[in-house]
Amino acid sequence: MAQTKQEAQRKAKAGEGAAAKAKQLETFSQGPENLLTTNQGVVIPDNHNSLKAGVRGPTLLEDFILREKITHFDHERIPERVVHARGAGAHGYFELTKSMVEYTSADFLQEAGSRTPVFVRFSTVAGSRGSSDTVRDARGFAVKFYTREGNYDLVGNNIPVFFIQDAMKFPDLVHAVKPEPHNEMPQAASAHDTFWDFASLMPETTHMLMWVMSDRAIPRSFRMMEGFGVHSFRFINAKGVAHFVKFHWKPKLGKHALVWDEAQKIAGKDADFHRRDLWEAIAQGNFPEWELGLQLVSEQKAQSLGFDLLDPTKLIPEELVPVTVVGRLVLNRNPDNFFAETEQVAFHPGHVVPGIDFSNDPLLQGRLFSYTDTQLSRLGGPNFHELPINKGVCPFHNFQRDGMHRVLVNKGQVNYEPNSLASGAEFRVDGGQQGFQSFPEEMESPKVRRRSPSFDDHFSQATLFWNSQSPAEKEHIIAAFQFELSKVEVPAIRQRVVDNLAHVDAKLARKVAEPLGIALPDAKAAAGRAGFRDVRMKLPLESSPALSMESSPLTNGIATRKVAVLVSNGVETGALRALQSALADAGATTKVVAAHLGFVATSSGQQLAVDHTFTNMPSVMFDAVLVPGGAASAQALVLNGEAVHFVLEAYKHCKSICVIGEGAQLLRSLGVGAGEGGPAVPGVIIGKNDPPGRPQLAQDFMAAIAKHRHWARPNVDAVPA
Ligand code: HDE
Repeated sequence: MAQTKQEAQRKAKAGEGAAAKAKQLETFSQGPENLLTTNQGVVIPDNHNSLKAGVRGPTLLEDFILREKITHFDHERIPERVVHARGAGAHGYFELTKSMVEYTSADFLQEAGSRTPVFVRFSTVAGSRGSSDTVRDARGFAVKFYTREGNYDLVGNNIPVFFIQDAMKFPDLVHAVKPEPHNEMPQAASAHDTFWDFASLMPETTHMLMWVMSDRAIPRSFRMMEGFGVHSFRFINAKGVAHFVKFHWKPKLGKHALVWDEAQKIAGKDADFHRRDLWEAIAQGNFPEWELGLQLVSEQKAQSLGFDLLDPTKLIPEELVPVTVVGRLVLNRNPDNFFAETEQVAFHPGHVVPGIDFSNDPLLQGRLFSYTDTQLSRLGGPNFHELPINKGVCPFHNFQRDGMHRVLVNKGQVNYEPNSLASGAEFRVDGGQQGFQSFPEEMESPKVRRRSPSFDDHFSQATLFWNSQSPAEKEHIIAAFQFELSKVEVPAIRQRVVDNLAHVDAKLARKVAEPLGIALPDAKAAAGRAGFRDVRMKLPLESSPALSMESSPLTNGIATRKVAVLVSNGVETGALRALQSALADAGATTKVVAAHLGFVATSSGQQLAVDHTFTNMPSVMFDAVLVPGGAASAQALVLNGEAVHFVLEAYKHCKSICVIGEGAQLLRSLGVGAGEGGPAVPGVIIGKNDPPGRPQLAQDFMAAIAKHRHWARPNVDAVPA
């Protein structure tokens, strides 16, 4: 039969189509990952244009490719965490260095040398996901150990105590510190009326207030802060003997902080400062490391500490119960995908393994149901344990079934226990003798809705903390209280805070009150307020050096510290090269900063590559500043306001500054009295270009950087930067 012209055309087109399809499938089989498809696997022919009725016509509802793409996008956000919304995560491992077999039967704590994979998430507490890293706040330090006996989560903070004693007050605390409900301000800050109103009416917050007003709340890096489990937990050994245990993470790089002015500026210059720091360190192979330390306390010893270790507003001074180092945590891999891992990771203090159990700390007890509950709304259902980041490395099997986003395909007829229809021996429940055993604590008490009187002392440990700080750290605490309270609009709230502080230390309270336009602190007024308990336990020590960041030993020199090298045309690079290589050998990095990108000409006619400009990488991004010699370079820097500001700001933030040869001109131009011929200024190193002096110069500069900051520096307050 003769075919019509139309039919011929259709067939030809179909043939073309078939050929095109065959080619497509061929490509697909060669590498399907190269082809863009829908979620159903249908290859997308054009990812730029939606399906329309004519090129200028309306979009067609039938365009399932467009609809699927937009619908998925519309649902990309999940509820952010109600607290700890902003964070950064990393993979790594925990290595046991000392067997804990004597104290716990936990498998991952038995054999020295054994390694357990971990995922760690650091976070701020109050801010939203899009807030800044360097705000004044506690930091979360949550570790998921993927052990062979199940996942163990140690969900702690960088501060060893908490604001409140009972979970009942947590929603109030969080409401008070979060942005105020009527106008959603301020973001990621405790410096506002509702927080201090609540805090001033809750004297149990006093100890933690001291910590969050200290430099602990503005860490230099996640890598340079301690972590704490906060609550007392229990270790139980194979014989069923229990000890209380407190967990400590001790950073190998030492404990270091920012300056408050610096922290505020960084929040604007680089909101991702801490996240970037962690990411870059791992990417560069400078794997962050902490020691795991434990304080182990027998039931008998717990009675004689002088305070109640079930009270989460108390710590156990390291001088009373030493911290035994039992392992190390190393973070060596950045996540592949922020959302899939850092956002979807679900921690829970109730994820414990055999050999680790809870204490009756009423704050911990309240946390135990909260974390599953929050994941249900955050991650959308009860199967969040199946997400790759949350999945254990050991098998799990039970008869929990179905629910939103179920991934596992359970097989067979039987979904109940006991049963006689399945042969699955792995579903046995073995008379309760195996697996997780709770500590069989005796309990026979009336039901009460009350606090233990042993929780009544709200000030002794706040005073201990205060007494343990160095003079500079005390100054910082006073300034932090002053700043926060100066943002509080209601004078009566400011007054209540300083009245409470008078119970910590009279001088501290007086100093804080000075610039706040309120009356002198009145300890009696505080003591007369409803709910106030004027109780002090006898602590067996006056101060605890371990509570001070400055008094704790400095470790690891200057590894990963960042040094800015300020240059202009005519820079003399002889001494610079020598210092750069000494710094690099010690693990620090140097970056050349100038008025423009590209190159500057050196005094010997070479070209020196510029890494950053004064404005795109200001002084707050660095730990130290180096100004090399060269008359023309020094002269140009003196005339450049941004360069002068750079060094002034570093001076104000007490950072180490090294000037070489003519570079000293820049120092003199600051007007702070630092320079050649004048009195020595802490952390300001003045050197010459001459080759014989270079090794000593490098040593002096590196020793200064290792001190982190030079708080005793004069004229810091006079710097307008
Ligand atoms: Fe949390 N806390 N918390 N918390 N917490 C959450 O769980 C809660 C407390 C801590 O990186 C939430 O998954 C209650 C103390 C960290 O994902 C939520 C109480 C300590 C993280 C929750 C506390 C912490 C959280 C929000 C008082 C230090 C971030 C999202 C009874 C020991 C973990 C989530 C991560 C997160 C509740 C007190 C540490 C809502 C009810 C004390 C590090 O479940």
